Amino acid sequence: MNFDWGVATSSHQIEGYNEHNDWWAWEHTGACEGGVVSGAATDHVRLFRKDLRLAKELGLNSYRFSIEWSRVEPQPDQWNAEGIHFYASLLEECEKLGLKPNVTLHHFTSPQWLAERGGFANSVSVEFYVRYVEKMVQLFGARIPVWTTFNEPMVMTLGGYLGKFMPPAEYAPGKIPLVIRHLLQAHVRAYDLIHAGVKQRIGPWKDEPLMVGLAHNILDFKPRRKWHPMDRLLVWFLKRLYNEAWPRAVTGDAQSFGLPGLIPNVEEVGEARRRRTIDFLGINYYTKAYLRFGSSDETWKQTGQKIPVTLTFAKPDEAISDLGWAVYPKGFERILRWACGFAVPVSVTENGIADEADRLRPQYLKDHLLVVSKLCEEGYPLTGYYYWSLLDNFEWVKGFKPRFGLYRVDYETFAREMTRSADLLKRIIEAHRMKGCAQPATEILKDFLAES
Ligand code: PNW
Repeated sequence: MNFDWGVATSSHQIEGYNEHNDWWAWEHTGACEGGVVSGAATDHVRLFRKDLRLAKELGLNSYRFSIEWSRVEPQPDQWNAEGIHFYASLLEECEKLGLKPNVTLHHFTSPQWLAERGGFANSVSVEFYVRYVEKMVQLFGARIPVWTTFNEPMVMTLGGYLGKFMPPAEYAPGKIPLVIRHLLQAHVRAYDLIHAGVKQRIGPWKDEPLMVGLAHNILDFKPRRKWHPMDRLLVWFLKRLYNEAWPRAVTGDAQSFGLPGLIPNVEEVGEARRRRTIDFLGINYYTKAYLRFGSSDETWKQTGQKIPVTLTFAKPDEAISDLGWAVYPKGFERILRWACGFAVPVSVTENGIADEADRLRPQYLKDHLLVVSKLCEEGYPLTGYYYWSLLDNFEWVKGFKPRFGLYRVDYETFAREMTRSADLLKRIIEAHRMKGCAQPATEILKDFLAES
């Protein structure tokens, strides 16, 4: 079996000058930390050939990126030739280098013209999204073997309408069911459209089965006070909503997106009823999350509301990333075992750490790959591992400070510099190739662990 060794990126975080999307507009209200804006980002639109070569140099065989909807459709029904040409070139470059593309159609950003119409809170969003997907299928369908309809719909919804760390940054829990409903409708229609619309396949991956999935963020929830009944109850509800609701909905189980006292349930989407609408489940895993019953200054600052829930990403004694997220490979193992229970192949579509000094990253990489290798050896259907991210990039509301990249970016000159972690990943992949091993193998990784 083939295994996808890859890195992941997203359009708005690396390309630069995505002037026609909702994030661009929101950044310019001073919403991000320090008032920063994405601007030129990593100048990837100009440097993409070089960047793909950097990915190839690590020995990777796959690359996950996103198409920027607002770049190909800056105004409703106006298709931009330059934008389209850019993605055609990107795909061509992937083919030349043997990097199998996993193309995300929506990674947090929507065209500003859609945002002005209410974004995914408005039912017209479904029609607009479907039209956009139709166009992409028509243009690129023959050449794309793996599609991701949406990146982290749950993060986008909660970030936009509860936590206010994404546009439209409104506290409006009442709108959440509507947004989820439209995202689910859009997802299902895209799933069907891609399968029906792609008739002929060309290029290096033409014989591989067409895969359409979703990338879903998972947090390993814990009660902040181990035996506190209310903390434990919160964990139970948040697991259900944040972790389980989307995978259940797209595998034909119940559509259950409510949160008692806060988020009303969603009116059922008929098209998604009792059928599977993913070919793979993409898991984005970074860290754990502690829940404490009771309001706090942080909750107030985030939402402007007295919601009796406090979320933190680590206890004081834990190893943390530059974002304060606990390093927790044990949670990764638990989550992957659980994710494989949905009876569809699972791909780790993101896993990574913000670590400017590149001090924790080598160990992070080894420990998380070790989890993947162990489960592969136990026969779990894991099909890939994508490190987030190839490059340092625009980390949304946090700006450019958090550095997730295997290559460090100098934001003055846009020079890229290889980190120790990149070199480590390269040697790990190389060792697998030498032994003719497609998937991550415990034995090989253990040798690398012994070295440090
Ligand atoms: C993911 N949280 O987002 C995204 O897919 C990436 O674009 C992003 O750069 C990466 O993770 C690192 O943050 C998340 O608050 C944003 O739990 C926020 C959260 C999780 C994931």
